[in-house]
Amino acid sequence: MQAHNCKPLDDFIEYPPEEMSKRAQDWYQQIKRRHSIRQFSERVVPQNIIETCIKSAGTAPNGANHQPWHFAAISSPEIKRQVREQAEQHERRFYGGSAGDQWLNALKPLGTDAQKPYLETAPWLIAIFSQKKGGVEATDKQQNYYIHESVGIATGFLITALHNAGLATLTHTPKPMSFLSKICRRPDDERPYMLLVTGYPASDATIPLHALKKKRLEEISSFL
Ligand code: IYR
Repeated sequence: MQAHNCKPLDDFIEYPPEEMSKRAQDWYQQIKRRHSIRQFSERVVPQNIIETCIKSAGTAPNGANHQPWHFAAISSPEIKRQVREQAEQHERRFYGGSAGDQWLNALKPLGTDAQKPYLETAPWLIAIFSQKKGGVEATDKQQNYYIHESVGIATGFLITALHNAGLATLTHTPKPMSFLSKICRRPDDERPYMLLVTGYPASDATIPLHALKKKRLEEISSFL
């Protein structure tokens, strides 16, 4: 590693092993309370909370530090209505057969269907876009690298930041999603990656039991 153009790492915090172990446990207890929900309250969430969570997402590791993402945060009732209308149109085709039996059968235990009222009920929809071209400056138009990995990690950071702030989320991926580019007025070299719904859960919000079946540590890991 070349030493030029670097500064000392001065914000790393080392914890004693016992504290590290406790922090790891505490974090697991926090994050295991994150659930995708589909019933949102209309309660308003201030924009500054969403802004700070997007700033957290923007710290994600990514290819060549080009930060190949854009977050379009929608609270306008009219734009949310348009998103719902278009998403439901695509979902009706999806559930009407275009998904294929295998996919539809895999979704049965979740109980989802083409109706997406939460796209209007929730106070915020965050449309996440990936950028094919960019650079470390927002105006750059160089090639971007590891775009999906980068935007995927940033989306994970965003979900985690929102959960930590005390908000519920739903990752929504209508198929196809290209209508989001138009609604959000995004340029041609960006692709919609995911729609994140966020806000307070409705008082009667539920979690599908299917979603609670988490694989055990031994099933998801190996130690060599
Ligand atoms: N986009 C559809 C279908 C859907 C697909 C998967 I994979 C899910 O985990 C959940 C839903 C919908 O939102 O209903």
